[in-house]
Amino acid sequence: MRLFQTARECTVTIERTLTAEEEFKRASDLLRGDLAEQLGNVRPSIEGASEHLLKFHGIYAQDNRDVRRERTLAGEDLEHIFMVRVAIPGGRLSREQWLALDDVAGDIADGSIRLTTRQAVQFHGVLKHGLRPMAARLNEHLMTSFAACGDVVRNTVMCPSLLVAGNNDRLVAMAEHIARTFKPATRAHWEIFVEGDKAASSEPDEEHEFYGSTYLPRKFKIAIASANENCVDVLAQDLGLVPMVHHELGEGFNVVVAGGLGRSYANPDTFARLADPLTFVTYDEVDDLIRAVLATYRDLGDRTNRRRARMKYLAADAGFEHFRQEIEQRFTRPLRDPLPLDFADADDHLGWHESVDGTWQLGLRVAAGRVRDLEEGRGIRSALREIAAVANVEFLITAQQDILISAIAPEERDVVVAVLAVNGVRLVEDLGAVERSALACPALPTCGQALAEAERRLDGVVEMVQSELNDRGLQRRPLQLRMTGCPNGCARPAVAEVGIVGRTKNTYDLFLGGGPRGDRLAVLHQEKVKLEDLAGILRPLLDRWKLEGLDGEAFGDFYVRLLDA
Ligand code: SRM
Ligand code: SF4
Repeated sequence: MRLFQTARECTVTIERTLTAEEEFKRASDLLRGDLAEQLGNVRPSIEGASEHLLKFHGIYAQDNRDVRRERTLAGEDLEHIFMVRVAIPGGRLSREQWLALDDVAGDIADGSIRLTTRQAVQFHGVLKHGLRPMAARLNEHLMTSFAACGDVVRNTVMCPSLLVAGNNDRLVAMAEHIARTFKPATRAHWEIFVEGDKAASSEPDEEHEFYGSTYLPRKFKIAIASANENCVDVLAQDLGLVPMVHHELGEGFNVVVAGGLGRSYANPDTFARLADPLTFVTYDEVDDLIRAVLATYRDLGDRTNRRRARMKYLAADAGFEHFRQEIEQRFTRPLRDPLPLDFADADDHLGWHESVDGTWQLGLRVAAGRVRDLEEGRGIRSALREIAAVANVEFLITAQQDILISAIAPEERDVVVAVLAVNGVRLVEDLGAVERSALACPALPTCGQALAEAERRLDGVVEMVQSELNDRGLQRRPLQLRMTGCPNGCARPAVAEVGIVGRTKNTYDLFLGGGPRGDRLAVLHQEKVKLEDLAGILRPLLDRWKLEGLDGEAFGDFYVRLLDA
C-alpha cells in the first residue's frame, strides 16, 4: 500500500498552499535573489525574500536585542548584525584553519569564535560590509559558510574518536563525503560573496541533481556515532549512522531515522522525537540508503507548513512502518532489520588520550562553546591561537561545544600545557561535575527566537546546581544540564538529565529525566520556573537521589524510576 502521493502527484494540491519560503527558493535563480544588489547598497540590513535566501549562504540576519527596545523607543533603526555559521564536517580543522578563524573573529566579528552543538563555528556581530570579506577569507583557507544553514543537509556531526587518523581510515572521510555530495551545486555563493564583481555571472549555472530548485522542505541533520557511546546524540538526528559489525555481512552501519528535538509553544502539534532504528547497511550500500532517506523527505516532507516540515513529523504522522516502506521503495531493495543498539554513557572526550599513532589528544571544555578571552590577551582564545601557531596540531570540535587539540607529538605536550596554564585555561581535573557537561545555546542577545537568556546565565546556574550537589556530598556525581532560550532546543535539553528551556523572559520550563546515553526524552517536571527557584525545586529530588539512588545510578535514570514507581 502506498500511503503518500509522490510530489508530482501532489502538485495540484500543494501549489495552493506552499509556504512563501518554497516560492522564494523556486524563484531565487539558484539562491541568488537580489542578494548581490542588497549587499552593495548602503543599508545595514538585508530584507525581503533575500533574508531567507541568506540562510543558505550560512548567514542569519539578526539585531542586537540588548538595545532593541531603547532604539525602538528612540525611533532609531535596530542595530543590524549578522551571524555567520561555518560548516565543518565532523568538526575537524587544521591549525592554519584555526588561525584563520581566529583572525576573522578579531577582524570582522565580535572577537569570539562560537563552537556549536553540531561541531561547526559561528561568528556573531558581523556587519553587512564584513560579509564579503569574511567569505573570501574563509574561502582562502578552504572553509565556507555556504549551506551551513538553509533547507539542505546540515553540518554532519561525527564522534571525534572515529575521526582520529589511524583509528578507522574508512570513517575518517565520511562526514566530508556527505558534505560534498549534498552541498548545493549552484555557484551563487562564490559569485555573490567570494568573487563579487570578478564573477563571470553570464555562465549558465546548474541545479543540484538531487535537490532541484526547491531543495529540501527544511533542514536535515546527519550524525555518525560511535557504537560505544553517544556523544553526538544520534537519536536526535534526522538520520544517524552507527558503525557496527553484522555477524554475516561484516562491517557496516546501523541506521536510525526521524529524530528531532525542536518544539514550539505556539504550535501544540510540534514535539521532540527520538529516532527509530531503520536498518543495517553495508559500506557499499550506505550512500544509496542516505539518498533514499533524503529522497523520501524531499518528495514527501510538508512544504506547506514550515513548523511541521521536519522529517520526524512525516514518520510520526504516517506511522513508522509506512514511512519505512517509502524509504524501502526508494532504496529499491528490502531493508534488513537493524541490529540492537546499546550505548554506554556519552564520552565527553575531555582530558588526555593517546591515539593509535602515538600522538596525543587533549580535550578542553569551552563554556557554552564561546572561545573568547576574558581579559585582554589572556584566556582560551589566546591559548588556542598560540598553540596553533607553535605546535603541529589539529583541532576537533565536539558536539558538546568543546575543543580537542589533536595530533600532539609527545615532545610538544609540555608546550601545550604551559601555554594553557599561562592563559588560565582549566584542565578537566579542575572542572566541577556539572560544568564539565553543561551546554547552553547562544540565546540573547543575538538569537531572534530567544524567549529567555541561556549562554549568559549558564555559569550561574551551573554554580548553583553544583553547590546543591556539594552540600550533599554528591560533588563527584556527573549531572548533565542543558539550557536553552526557547523550545527549539539547540543545546538538546530534550534529552538532558536536567533541561532548562526558556518560556518567558524570566521563566523556564524544567525538564528532567533524559538519559546520559541520549536514549530517552526528558519529561516536563514543572512549568514557568524562575531561575532563583530552581535550587528549591531540585533540592528534594537530590536528597532522594542521595538516599534512594542505586549504586552509580545517574540522576536522570533515578528520576524516571521515581516516576515509574
Ligand atoms: Fe538551532 C534555529 C543556534 C543546533 C534546533 N539555532 C537556530 C538559530 C539559527 C535561530 C534562528 O533561527 O533565528 C540559532 C542561532 C542563534 C545565534 O544567535 O547564534 C540556532 N542551533 C544553534 C546552535 C549554534 C546552538 C549551539 O549552542 O551551539 C547550534 C548550531 C548547529 C550547527 O552548527 O549547525 C544549533 N538547533 C540545534 C540543534 C541540536 C543539533 O542539531 O544537534 C537543534 C535540535 C535538533 C533539531 O534540529 O531538532 C536545533 N535551531 C533549532 C530549531 C528548531 C527546528 C525545528 O525542528 O523546528 C530552530 C528554529 C528554526 O529552524 O526555525 C533553530
Ligand atoms: Fe535561539 Fe532557541 Fe536555538 Fe536558543 S534554542 S539558539 S534561543 S533558537
